[in-house]
Amino acid sequence: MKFVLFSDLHLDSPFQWAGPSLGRKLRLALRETLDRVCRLAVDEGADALLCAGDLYEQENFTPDTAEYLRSSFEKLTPLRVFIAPGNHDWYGPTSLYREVPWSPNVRVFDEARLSAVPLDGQVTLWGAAHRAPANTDGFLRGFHADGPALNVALFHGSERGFLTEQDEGKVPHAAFREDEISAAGLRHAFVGHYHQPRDSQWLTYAGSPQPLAFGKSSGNAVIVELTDGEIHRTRVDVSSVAFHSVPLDVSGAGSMSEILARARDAVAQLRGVARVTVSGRLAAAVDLKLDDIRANPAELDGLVVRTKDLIADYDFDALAEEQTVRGQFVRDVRNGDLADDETQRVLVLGLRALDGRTDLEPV
Ligand SMILES: [Mn+2]
Repeated sequence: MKFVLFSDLHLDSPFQWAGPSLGRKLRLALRETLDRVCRLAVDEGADALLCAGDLYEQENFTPDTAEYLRSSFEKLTPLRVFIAPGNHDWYGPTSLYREVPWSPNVRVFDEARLSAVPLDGQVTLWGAAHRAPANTDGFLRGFHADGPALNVALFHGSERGFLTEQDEGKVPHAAFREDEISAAGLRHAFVGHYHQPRDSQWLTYAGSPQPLAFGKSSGNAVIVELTDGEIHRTRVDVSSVAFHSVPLDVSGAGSMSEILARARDAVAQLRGVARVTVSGRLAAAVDLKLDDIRANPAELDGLVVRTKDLIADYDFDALAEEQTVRGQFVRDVRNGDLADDETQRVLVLGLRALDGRTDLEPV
């Protein structure tokens, strides 16, 4: 028995951080990733494609996505498709899953408890759905799979021991413990929700196959082979857009042209999307405009530019000697009763404002 497993694709994710144009590209890229998952299942001759939830986002999905999913899965016939809805694609009254006239090869689990699908006389697949966007109980509580078949489960939930390794703020929907899997008579659980991949003896988190933001964890599609009760997994990269985090230190640059040259070098060889983080000591004479960097995306589909730990490099002692408005400003702020870091912030903001600059929020 061979499966291809994936989860947490989040079709129609709004990508608010990316803006409308790049956001649309990234939403199309999520579909390209699903196309790759489907091709992988066909090429591998899999018996079934398993989705462990968060296939799309209930709050954001469009009729276009509904038809895209219907036709994508219909084309896989006779390959079977099993979907266990998660907290984002929860099975509710207005669910995409209810609206779509699925082809006979597709089975969407729609109950809040695990129900059985015998696959080939030897393996039974148990699946369940989130029926609400929150407060779903763990599916293994009070559950036991009986019978001689080898029992495996497909659901969306939070293994408690793994929660601490997730991105901050991850909500433990449908929580369970790993040792509940074997106690429930299951050989293995295929699980979604965590975007970071994990393979253990008892469970597999595929992870999100395409990153949803910079610095976020991502996983893969997983080819799963079940032979004589043994499980063998192969992870395959199906992402369609690479995410690059690019540091750009502006220390020592004398002009905006020099910074632009550094930025061009940093992204020249990259494909996909990049986030350039501008940091370092910015010389006082430099007229930093982040839009100038954004305007040179080279071969990238998208370029995001931000500042972090950027320090405007003023010589406050020299400025304080000046018999100018600027000098008076520096003396007044320094003689005030602000904390040191606040003094620095007010000085930099004030000096740049006096220079007529509004583009920089210094740290
Ligand atoms: Mn989830």
